[in-house]
Amino acid sequence: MLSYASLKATDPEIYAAVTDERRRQERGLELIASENFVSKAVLEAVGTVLTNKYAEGYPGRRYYGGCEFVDVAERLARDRAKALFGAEHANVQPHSGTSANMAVYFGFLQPGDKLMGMDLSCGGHLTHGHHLSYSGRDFEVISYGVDRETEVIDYAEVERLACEARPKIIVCGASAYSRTIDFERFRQIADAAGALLMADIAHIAGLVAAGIHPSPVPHCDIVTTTTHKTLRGPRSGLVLCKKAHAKVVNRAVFPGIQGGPLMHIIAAKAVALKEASTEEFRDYQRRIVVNAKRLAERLRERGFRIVSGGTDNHVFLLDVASADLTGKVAEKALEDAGITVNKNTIPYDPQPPMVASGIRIGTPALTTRDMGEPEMDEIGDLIAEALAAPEDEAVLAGVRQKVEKLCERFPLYQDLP
Ligand code: DSN
Repeated sequence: MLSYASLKATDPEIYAAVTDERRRQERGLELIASENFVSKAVLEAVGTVLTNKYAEGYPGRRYYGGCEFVDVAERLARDRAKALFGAEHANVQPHSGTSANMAVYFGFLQPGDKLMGMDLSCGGHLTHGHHLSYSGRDFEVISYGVDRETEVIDYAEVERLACEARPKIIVCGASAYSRTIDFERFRQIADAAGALLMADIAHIAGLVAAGIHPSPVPHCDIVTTTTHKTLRGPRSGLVLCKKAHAKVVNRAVFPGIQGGPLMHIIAAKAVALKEASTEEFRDYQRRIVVNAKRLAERLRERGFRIVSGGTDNHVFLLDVASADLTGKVAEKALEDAGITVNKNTIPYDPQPPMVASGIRIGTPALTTRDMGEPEMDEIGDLIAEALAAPEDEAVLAGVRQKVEKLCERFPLYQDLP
């Protein structure tokens, strides 16, 4: 494992930021649904000399000499991504999920074309057509949400909207949606509307890889994902698609929107994809869902309302307005208590996003630390205790002490400084 001795000697300020952050990660309860803790092997790959190499182009067809070894890494990443998800083609160069989505839109759409995606306030993502993102600025956006009563996707309504607007691409997938997504039904909708179908599985990629969430790959023209959420790889993205779309996707990524690929990150993606093909990883994914269901249930028992009534996956939204709080106040109280979550709008939220009526809670990171159902009950009680007195420093300090005690039982990156 890296010792960081040179970093410490060269730049003590950055060294301190790194070690402080490591301590924060170890001593706190990480419940942000999109975060995780990578393995030591992934961490080591990120810190390799592959960061020194320029490799514009693709394996075997580069614009620079000396690419024989980075070609090995990129071919491995590509082949493992295809095998893991059963995809015909993979492009592992996108630097992030946002870049992966951008490549698809710029590859298949012209400015002004119609793009349909899930509204951010109902659980979608900025890059699914929000007006502040490139996706909402360059294209004509049609948004779908969730049913007001059930808070789940109303597929008949999505079909009605799609057939009326006839978008060129329909995006399915979400960043704050706790129910199983019916990709087969989305395919029928896309066919009825004459649209390409793209799934963004950034959040559920690990569950899909493990066969716990139905796969979009057989039903979608293109699938994008990040690699650092449930998939537990380095911070990055990738695109999977049918062979027929491979050329468009490759050209859109490079030279369309990116220059040199980050070869150290691609190598780390290859490592994570190898890890994701093991039985141990499938068991880990099963435990993420068990933990999310348990934590949601515990919070329900403690009097909170869970959006849509529960969860099928790794995440759920807690309606803190049901406890006369805002998401902003709840996030801050929990942060002071050593529990990290993010405020999040709930469907049809009267509050703006920076205030919000909910918090988003996810279990991938704590499951990586080997916490299980007994700990979820304990954490549900700690959250309830903190949220019962969000302004009371003594209560929050007491919760923080219990959080630190709990965390001590589940060490993280023990041999890092
Ligand atoms: N920021 C990510 C998330 O938290 O879901 C999405 O980009």
